[in-house]
Amino acid sequence: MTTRRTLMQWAWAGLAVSGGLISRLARAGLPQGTLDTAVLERLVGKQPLIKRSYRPPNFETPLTYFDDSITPNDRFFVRWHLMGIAAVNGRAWRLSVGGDAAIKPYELTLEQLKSDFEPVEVIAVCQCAGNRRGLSDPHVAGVQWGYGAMGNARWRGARLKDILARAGLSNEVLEIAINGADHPVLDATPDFIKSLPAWKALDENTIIAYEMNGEALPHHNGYPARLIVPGWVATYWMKQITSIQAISAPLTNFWMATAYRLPKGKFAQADRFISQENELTTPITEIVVNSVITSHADGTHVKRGAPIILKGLAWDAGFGIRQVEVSRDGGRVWESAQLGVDLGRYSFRSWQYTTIPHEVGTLALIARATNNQGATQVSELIFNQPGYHNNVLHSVSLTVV
Ligand SMILES: Nc1nc2c(c(=O)[nH]1)N[C@H]1C(S)=C(S)[C@@H](COP(=O)(O)O)O[C@H]1N2
Ligand SMILES: [Mo]
Repeated sequence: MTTRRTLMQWAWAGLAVSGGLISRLARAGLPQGTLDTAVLERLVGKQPLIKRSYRPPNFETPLTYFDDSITPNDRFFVRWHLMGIAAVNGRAWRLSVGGDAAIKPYELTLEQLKSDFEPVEVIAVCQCAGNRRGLSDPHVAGVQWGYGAMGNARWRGARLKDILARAGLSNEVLEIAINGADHPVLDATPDFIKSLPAWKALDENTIIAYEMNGEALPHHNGYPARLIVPGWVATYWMKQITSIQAISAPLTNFWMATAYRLPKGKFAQADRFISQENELTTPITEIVVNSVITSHADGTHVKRGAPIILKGLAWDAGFGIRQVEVSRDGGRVWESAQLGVDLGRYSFRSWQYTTIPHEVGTLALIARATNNQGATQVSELIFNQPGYHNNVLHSVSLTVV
């Protein structure tokens, strides 16, 4: 009998082959094993990052690099779906704005993008939907990310709604589809094009960014311009964009219709993308509330009687972090951590917690974030075949000597 689960497995195996996403399909890796095999390597313009694959380049940020709530450009993770990635020449680059629901199509140069629209800034977390997928148990196919397929930056650019307003939208507009300069190298691989529901595209926080932390975007993070969709998972954050299309019918390519979907009802979702929903699945939209411990790795030695200053980050879809708590007894008693500076509701929020170990041996510390909606993290993985939305409580096991 073909169950729904096996059907989905096939769908994802198909993704693996056609998208060239997976180099290690066959390895039934356990979480520990996945992380043990990590290799640090340097991409042009980057600090050494954890290499998950070369072709296409998929590199994640080691947790120890997150010692600030803003992630520096040279530490920011890199994720590409397609193998045809070329550096874009900013002077020759053009951004076309059109589509069947645009009244007056037009083109922009990089200079015009910067000068013709009011520049705005937003600090926002860019997190891959599949962040932590490598920790899925049972193992699932896809890039075997650990904790670092995410970063937080100050993005500067033009509002997408201002860019669309210059073209003028017809009443038929349903979605805004965005394409990038990257392309497949095999005919069988579908081009990576993503759409947003019109309402999200017109949100004043949705921008086309040409600066990241005060500099031009690094090539691997989308030079010369990328889409910033605060609160939503990074699959929508199109890099190296070349076209913006206002369309009156749902975009039906592989990346919309098959990939980046969740089984309906598995996760609470505030933001809906109704034109893309079907009976079984719904497109993934906003980020789930989450936190990590960044100051200490498993096995770190600490001294009995000396304070441990535990530090980490918390974030959510933009409701804001209400509190972070830490437990030192396996989750029975929780104590409040101190929250750091608030850089805006879409940003990483730093936190810290001080405790003194009184006995030698193993001390496990667990962190838990809660947002302003009262949503919190899970202690057991909500298993789903594509391995999305992993917000299982992060813990570290310290050795007290
Ligand atoms: N053009 C283009 N944009 C893209 C992608 C891509 O493959 N091509 N991948 C998306 C996904 S799934 C993620 S997680 C983010 C990664 O952003 P980063 O590489 O800047 O970290 O880019 C998004 N934008
Ligand atoms: Mo992603």
